[in-house]
Amino acid sequence: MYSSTGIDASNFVGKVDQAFLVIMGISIFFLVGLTSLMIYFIIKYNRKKNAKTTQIEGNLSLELLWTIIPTLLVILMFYYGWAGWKPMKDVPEGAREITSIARMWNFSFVYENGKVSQDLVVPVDEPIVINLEALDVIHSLFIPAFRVKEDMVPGQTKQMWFRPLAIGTYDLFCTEYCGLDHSYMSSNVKVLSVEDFELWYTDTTAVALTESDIPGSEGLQILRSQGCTACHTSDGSRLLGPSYLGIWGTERIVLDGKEEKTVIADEAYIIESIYEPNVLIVKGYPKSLMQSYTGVLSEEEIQKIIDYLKVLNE
Ligand code: HEC
Ligand SMILES: [Cu+2]
Repeated sequence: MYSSTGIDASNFVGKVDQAFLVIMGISIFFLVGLTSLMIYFIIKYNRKKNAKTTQIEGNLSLELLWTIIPTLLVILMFYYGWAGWKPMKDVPEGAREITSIARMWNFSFVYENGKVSQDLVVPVDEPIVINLEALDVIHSLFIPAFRVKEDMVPGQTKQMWFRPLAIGTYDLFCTEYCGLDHSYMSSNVKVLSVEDFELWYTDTTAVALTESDIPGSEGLQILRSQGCTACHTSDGSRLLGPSYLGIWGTERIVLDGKEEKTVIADEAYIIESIYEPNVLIVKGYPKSLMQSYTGVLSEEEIQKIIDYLKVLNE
């Protein structure tokens, strides 16, 4: 997806590529060198030409040579690796903070003004620091074009930073195998000009007005932006969780521990399903797959989701 324009996409590209090329160069040199030497020795010391084995007792200067040279080479590789890695850990002061929340199986990016986006939208030429949070299992955020990658570990807040240098759209994906739909856990980085970014950033209406006139559309927007649609459909088909179609107001057969119960899907049930999804488990579905959205979704937002569920059943 990212087109090579000859311009580095981020401030880290140069150093990371340099370390890569140095290590690659040394490896190719030894691959070619050792293979050629082996072939040469096979011919030169062929049994037909050397009927009697020569006994070699050892050679101090050779021993020293093949200890010192590899040591220097390894130190050289370390130096390039370190020089590329160290700046990644020094987050510049005043960098724009964005929080990335990973869950099975999507990313969302939360901005300081409360804006939430599925894509990572950033202004060009400004240092960006991303707080990495995982809600369920270990994920890893990877932006190949920027040469940045960092694990996202539940219970830890890690950071990654970069300065995007070229306007464009780049790939972003999870690079830690995190379960069934891991391969769909991807989105885009959109690097915008400062003006375009400001327009996008200050536009806090989640949905365009015309769209929010349609009942339930705000709820659908929330389901999409929170990644609920990774596990739930609206058309009656089963993904990892039950479809939203036909839930509202109907009888649900749920397991409360080992006990089977029938409950009506009313407001309280939907709210509990979202805040405490592992108390009542819909029969035939796995426990502990859906994580709580307490602190992520407000009651008001859940109300909009309920509006959407109602519309689905009309
Ligand atoms: C990782 C997959 C996954 C994600 C993401 C997920 N859910 Fe679920 N959800 C499930 C599973 C599995 C069940 C059934 C088991 C249970 O009751 O916990 C379920 C059950 C539900 C139920 C009860 C459904 C019924 O048939 O009675 C509701 C409502 C619900 N989820 C809403 C949501 C909302 C809203 C979101 C996003 C904010 C969401 N879910 C995100 C997997 C998921
Ligand atoms: Cu993942």
